[in-house]
Amino acid sequence: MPHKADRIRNIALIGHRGCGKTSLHEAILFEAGATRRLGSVAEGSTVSDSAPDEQERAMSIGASVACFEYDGREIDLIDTPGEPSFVADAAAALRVADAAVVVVNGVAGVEVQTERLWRRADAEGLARLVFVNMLDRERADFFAALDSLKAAFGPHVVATEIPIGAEHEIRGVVDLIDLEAFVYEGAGQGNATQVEIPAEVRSQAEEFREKLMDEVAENSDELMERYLDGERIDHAEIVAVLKQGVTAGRIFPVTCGVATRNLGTNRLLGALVEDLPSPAMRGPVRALGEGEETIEVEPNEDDSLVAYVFKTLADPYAGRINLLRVYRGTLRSDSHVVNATRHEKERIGQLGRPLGSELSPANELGAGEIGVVAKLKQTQAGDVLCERQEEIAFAPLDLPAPVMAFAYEPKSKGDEDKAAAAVRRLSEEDPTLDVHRDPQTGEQIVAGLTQVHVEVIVERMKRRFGAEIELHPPRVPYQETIRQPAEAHARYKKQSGGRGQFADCKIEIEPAEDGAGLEFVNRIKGAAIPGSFIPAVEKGVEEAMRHGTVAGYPVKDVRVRLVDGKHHDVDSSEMAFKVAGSMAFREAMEAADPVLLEPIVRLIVSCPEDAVGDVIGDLNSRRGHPLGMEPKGAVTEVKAEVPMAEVLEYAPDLRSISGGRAEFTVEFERYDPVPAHLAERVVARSAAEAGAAA
Ligand SMILES: Nc1nc2c(ncn2[C@@H]2O[C@H](COP(=O)(O)OP(=O)(O)OP(=O)(O)O)[C@@H](O)[C@H]2O)c(=O)[nH]1
Ligand SMILES: [Mg+2]
Repeated sequence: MPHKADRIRNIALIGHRGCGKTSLHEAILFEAGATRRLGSVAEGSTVSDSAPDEQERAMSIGASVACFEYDGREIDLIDTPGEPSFVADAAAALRVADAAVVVVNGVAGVEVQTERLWRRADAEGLARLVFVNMLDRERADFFAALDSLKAAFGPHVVATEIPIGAEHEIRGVVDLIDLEAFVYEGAGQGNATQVEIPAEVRSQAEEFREKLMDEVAENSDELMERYLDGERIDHAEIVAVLKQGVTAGRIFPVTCGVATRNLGTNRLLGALVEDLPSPAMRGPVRALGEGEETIEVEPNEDDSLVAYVFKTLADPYAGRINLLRVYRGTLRSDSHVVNATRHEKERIGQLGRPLGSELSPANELGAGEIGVVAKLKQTQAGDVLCERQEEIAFAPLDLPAPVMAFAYEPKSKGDEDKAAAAVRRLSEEDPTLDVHRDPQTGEQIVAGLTQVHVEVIVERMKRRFGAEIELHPPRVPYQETIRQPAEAHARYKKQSGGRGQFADCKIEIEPAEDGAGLEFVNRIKGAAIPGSFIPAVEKGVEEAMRHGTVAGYPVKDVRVRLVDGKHHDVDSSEMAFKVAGSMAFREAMEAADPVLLEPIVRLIVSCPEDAVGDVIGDLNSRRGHPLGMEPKGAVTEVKAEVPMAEVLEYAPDLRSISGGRAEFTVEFERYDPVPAHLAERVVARSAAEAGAAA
């Protein structure tokens, strides 16, 4: 009996929205005998898309794990959303998987999100296998898709299968490793029959077999020699070398089929086991130890426990549910562990292994395994569980910032607490959801990655927690900064009966690097201001920076030097120095060439070529700055930098410009000064609002 970590395959299905990941997930579960009926996305009956909103929208919103046995192996197959709004779950899945199956739409080839997710898989060091799907569709072309893969990901993308027939006449696949052909009749287990390689694909099969063998041989000198000598190399040898190349990220095999017809999926299942690495074969993963030092975590189930929580679900009835992967040691039901991230003890109750939303109980989870634990008190996604307190962490996921912000209000007055609780619970599930109260306006803000993201959150608040809210048009999070050095001297003095107030400070300010926020430097020599009052001055500056002098927006990236001051033995207080600090900052800022800043986003629009002109024309009228365009398979990708203020409601506009054939992603890029004539309008508007609020 091999070690457990040799038998496991942790695999994430990734790819652009709608390429067929969920359908493929469903087909694989059915092929493996893990389910009895083959569900469909159209009917909302898949294991993976089990949430009601996933079924209504016919798209995946959260990652879904299915753990099942196949061929003596234990496969943990994670379906992930392709929609960029839900990239957090795809990123988390790639973190805990050892390999990815990259699903590609056979009509469109490589798409925007395919490339982004591929790069994430690169960063996680994952083995990859490609499945070109939807080959039954009109205009599907396996070889064009293969070319787009090579163009995007380099020459080591190599076909291990080619299709027999095309579009609605696709019948089967040729396996290039063994040069065997299989045709499929109807959906269902065991629907493949081996046949002679049909004459129509014979020469193509030989051509691509040679390309495959060249690629494989490059990974083994010994095999290369024998191959060049014309020696026959058997299946096991080819697969062994292929698997090593795949594991090391040097080869990316490409398979193909039709998920919704179960064509090629049984072969893919075989390839998952044969070509992709187990946790043991992948070897140690990197984590951060004491002082951020890199440590290697070996997948050894007899060693002490290291488990990483990658997803948290906030269920209104069952409470908090955590999905985790054990990297080292063994996690047991009914045991005690320590949340090493939060320094908290946790009691583990019953462990489970998921199949979509169903759970089967598990007594333990060994190194390499994925499972579920309910009802932990403090633990959330990103945390590490250990037996005893240990300094260990995994690098945080690199996720886009939530730039699509809305102010919200409960539909009925008095529901404020209910709404706040619901949105807080949902933000536990979603690291790309930002929920806060805006200190500037006092508004409750919910911010996500996109319009769709926030819509889904609003629906979930209602459906799961009965909290109905209304969104206001998003406000642009303007900021302010300074462009010149300046200085100011402020004195706060009050003499009203009894004890007075006295504080005096002199500051110099200058622009600091992007991202610096406030850099406060104390240059007081002697006892002009006693040390105990210095933090109060800093506090005063900080408070003044929350509302800049241009239009009341937060101020960023300023270095403030406190250079001199005076105090009074009786009348000076922290409060007085705070006021003086605020006064000094405001005065200095006015003299420091202050400027209003607006967020600039990077927009990537993918649209058919004939819409490119209209898309670019529209972006120009939005003060956009084009960064270039690139053909990507069937579409063209247009990149531009645009002020966020101009694309707050871009989605419906793009829909009408492109006749619904375009999509876009938006990411925060940086803050830039607002052009003077527009800044005037923003200033006037916020002055009017401040007037109305007063
Ligand atoms: N003709 C055809 N349709 C397919 C195939 N695979 C999936 N579809 C259909 O394409 C649509 C999208 O499929 P999904 O499986 O939901 O795609 P997905 O990649 O999970 O999509 P997201 O979760 O939104 O990223 C559904 O209507 C499927 O029925 C295929 O191989 N052939
Ligand atoms: Mg899906």
